[in-house]
Amino acid sequence: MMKSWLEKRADLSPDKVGLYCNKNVWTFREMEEEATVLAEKIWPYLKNQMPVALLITNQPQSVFLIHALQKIRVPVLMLNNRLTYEEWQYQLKDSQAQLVIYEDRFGIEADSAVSIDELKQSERKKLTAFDSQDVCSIMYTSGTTGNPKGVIQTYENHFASASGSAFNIGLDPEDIWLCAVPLFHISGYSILMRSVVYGIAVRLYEKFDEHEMNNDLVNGKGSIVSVVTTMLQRLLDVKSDRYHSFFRCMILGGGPAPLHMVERCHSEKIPVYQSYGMTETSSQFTTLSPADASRKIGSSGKPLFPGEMKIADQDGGKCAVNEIGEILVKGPSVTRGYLNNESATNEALTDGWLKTGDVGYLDHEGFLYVADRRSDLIISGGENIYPAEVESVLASHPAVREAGVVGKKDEKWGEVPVAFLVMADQVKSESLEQFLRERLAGYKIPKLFMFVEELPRNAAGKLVRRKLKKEIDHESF
Ligand code: S0N
Ligand code: AMP
Ligand code: MG
Ligand code: MG
Ligand code: MG
Repeated sequence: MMKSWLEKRADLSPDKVGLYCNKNVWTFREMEEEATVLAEKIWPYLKNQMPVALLITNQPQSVFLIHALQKIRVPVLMLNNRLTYEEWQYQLKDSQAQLVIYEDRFGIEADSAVSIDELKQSERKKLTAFDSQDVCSIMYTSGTTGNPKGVIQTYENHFASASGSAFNIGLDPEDIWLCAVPLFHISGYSILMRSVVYGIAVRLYEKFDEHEMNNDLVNGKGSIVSVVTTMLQRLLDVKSDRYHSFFRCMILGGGPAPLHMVERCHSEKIPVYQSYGMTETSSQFTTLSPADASRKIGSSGKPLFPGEMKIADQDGGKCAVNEIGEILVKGPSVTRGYLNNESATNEALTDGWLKTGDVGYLDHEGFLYVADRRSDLIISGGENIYPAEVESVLASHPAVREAGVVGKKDEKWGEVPVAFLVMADQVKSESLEQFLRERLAGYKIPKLFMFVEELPRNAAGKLVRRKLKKEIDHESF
């Protein structure tokens, strides 16, 4: 039986602080004890090696649960807690999850579901041998046309990602990594993995609050922080003072960063590391160091060790320097594929090279510039929205004949979805919104509905979202 990474870490540095949250502190030994108790309570619920789903918020308890499930070495499906019941159901079914462990506030009704409160009441049973699983976590992301797909993340993927990051930004045993990003995204989950691999503490926030984080950065409560653009903007809006000298690295990821924001950070000496990464690469894949930042404005950096990147043209040939094409990635942090979905896996992966669907170029020194997002993907506050998914829910409304969804620039979220609708019957926006609320996560609901006579289509009858986007970019609201 292999030791879990937390157990190994607790062997190495038992008395070191591994977790801060609010006023509470846990050493690695204490975390290991918490995780052991939970593992011994979860274990009796399991029947096989199928995934266990977790529906949690950012709480210390969730950290212990994640480590408990790693102890049992069962794959864990991390559910995005902003989704609706229907959206969770899809992932549970698709992944063939055997059990859902949920925070009571979510009240999941399923045969094989247990609330954390219930779990705590149940009996402990000593962990015995189990089949060692190399799949650690599963996170769903959507395809351009089809349904959400479960990205497989192995222990090897997480280890490679954690080491690649450390080789780049360096490692200080006193580091404290601030985590206000969700644990169910790789942005948050990867912080937990780095913590046990490096032996450094995480300061966990139950909720992102720019004032609280600003105070912590000013007062030296953290040395590294992971943020998406929306969070960084909110931090800049309330910045009161110089950040403490202990603070050395702000990893900015999850989407593009506006140039003015990056420039402001440089002028205020905020150590921003712009990165490019995705669920499929187990977090940042390329990162731009502040040292290179001013001469490489707009770049997302170079691949972390030992990752490789290339740009491919439409026929799969390699693009020249500065030539735009599809971004392909290869390396030990790259997923081996999508859960229970061989065709999607085969389509995305060839000889270990993953097609990201994103478009960009490499300059003569190998720095990446992302030119365009994965086809049609809208990113709002670090959450992905696939137009096809929103369109199909819209079109299922009896009064809607056709729908087209595109992203519109937004000060707060970066981008928000806007819907163009061809109606069969009249209906109020509010009633449409209500219909959507029951079926889609809040951030996916269009902020604006445009009623039109027809949608732009090409000769084959395919929706041309590009034209809708043009219309939206030219309008002012
Ligand atoms: C930006 C956040 C913090 C906003 O959440 P907040 O302020 O807590 O909102 P709530 O109080 O929960 O809700 C209030 C209303 O706002 C709506 N809302 C919330 N979030 C969004 C959103 N994103 N878009 C649109 N609307 C939103 C709510 O719905 C609510 O409205 P009503 O009441 O009408 O329902 C929050 O969104 C957040 O935490 N975002 C970050 C998500 C994230 O981490 N994404 C990254 C995913 N990508 C990756 O993980 C790969 C890259 C990566 O690994 C990485 C990324 C970043 C940094 C480092 C790395 C790395 O490589 O390590
Ligand atoms: P997710 O898997 O949810 O993290 O989404 C990853 C996607 O975010 C990528 O495929 C890109 O489309 C987008 N993205 C991440 N980093 C950047 C970046 N630096 N610039 C532009 N888009 C990015
Ligand atoms: Mg808020
Ligand atoms: Mg996503
Ligand atoms: Mg309809």
